[in-house]
Amino acid sequence: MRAPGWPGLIRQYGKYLPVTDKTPVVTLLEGGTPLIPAPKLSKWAGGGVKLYLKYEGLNPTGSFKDRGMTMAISKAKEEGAQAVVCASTGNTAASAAAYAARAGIPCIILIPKGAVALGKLAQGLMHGAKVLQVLGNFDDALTVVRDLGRSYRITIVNSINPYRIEGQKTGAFEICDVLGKAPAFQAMPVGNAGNITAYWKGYREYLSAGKIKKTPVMLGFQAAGSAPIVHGKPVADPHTIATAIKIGNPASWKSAVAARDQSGGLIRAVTDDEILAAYRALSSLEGVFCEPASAAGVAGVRALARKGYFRACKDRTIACILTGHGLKDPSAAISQFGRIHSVPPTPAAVAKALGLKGR
Ligand code: AN7
Repeated sequence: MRAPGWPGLIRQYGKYLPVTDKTPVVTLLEGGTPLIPAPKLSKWAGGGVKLYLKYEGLNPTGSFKDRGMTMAISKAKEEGAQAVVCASTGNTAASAAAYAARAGIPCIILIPKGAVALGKLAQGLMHGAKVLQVLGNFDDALTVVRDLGRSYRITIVNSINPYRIEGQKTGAFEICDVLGKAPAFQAMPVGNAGNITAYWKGYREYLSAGKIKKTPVMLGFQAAGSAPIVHGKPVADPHTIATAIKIGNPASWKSAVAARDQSGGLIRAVTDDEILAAYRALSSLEGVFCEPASAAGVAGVRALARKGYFRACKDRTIACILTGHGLKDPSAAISQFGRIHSVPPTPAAVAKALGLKGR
């Protein structure tokens, strides 16, 4: 879908966004990511589903955060911000650092120590942000950031910044533009819950604009060790291999519940084993490499299909939002699936190790 000459999402969807001619557009030409049909993965998931993969890992910094960040940083620049700050499980930090660099605005990043994937950490550092590791989890870091935003002249670019949600809603527009209608269902991971809020806003706005006749049923998935919305109470010490969504007290909790209820959807938990199985299936069946958190949506669809959730549905088209690229977290891939044999450098040894038969 990223056509030659794609102008970035602010210029593409400007009439749906709070920008004016005076807004200095800070863009890396984000958005316009492909919606990839996934027939083999659909069979793997079962239940007669027809899956499409919205490959958000193809955004400039490798995650959907770029959609929100082009808006948040453009508006920060318009308002003359002195510096921007965020707490992050990694992707927000990487994106904020890149867009702030492009805008020439200093960027401060607070990450939970030891819980951020390697690629994301490298990005924040390379783009020249001031990176601090907090001796606590993401929720602790976000609490500090909220306080800093009140006491100092710095602009928060977490998704509590409404411009982030505005930018991210364009993902919904793109899916509808490609399909010519909304999918019957949308499946996605839920962490701080900004993205489910944003997509639901996007679908509702496209409905009001007459672009679609129906909105999708929203299916959100949290990791089982980090599922506050599912359990209806904050999780003090969340844990999961999907570090991007290791969040115990989501900022956009209420609007995520509203998206769930207004769309007739659900927010459920998936185990780390289910996430890893989907992560592997995406890569090995479809050639689409996403990070573990991103696979939670596909894992959730499969779990629902096994319970017969889609049985009564005529239209089983599901858009799965693959929020981040697999290369963000090489350690997850290698530690889970990376058994490699060593061989001497001879054809005989290689043939033997591979079990090749002679001609
Ligand atoms: C790959 O970067 O919260 O529910 O600080 O990186 O909108 O929070 C990342 C979240 C899903 C969850 N998939 O989205 C951060 C951060 C990936 C992510 C989510 C995140 P939200």
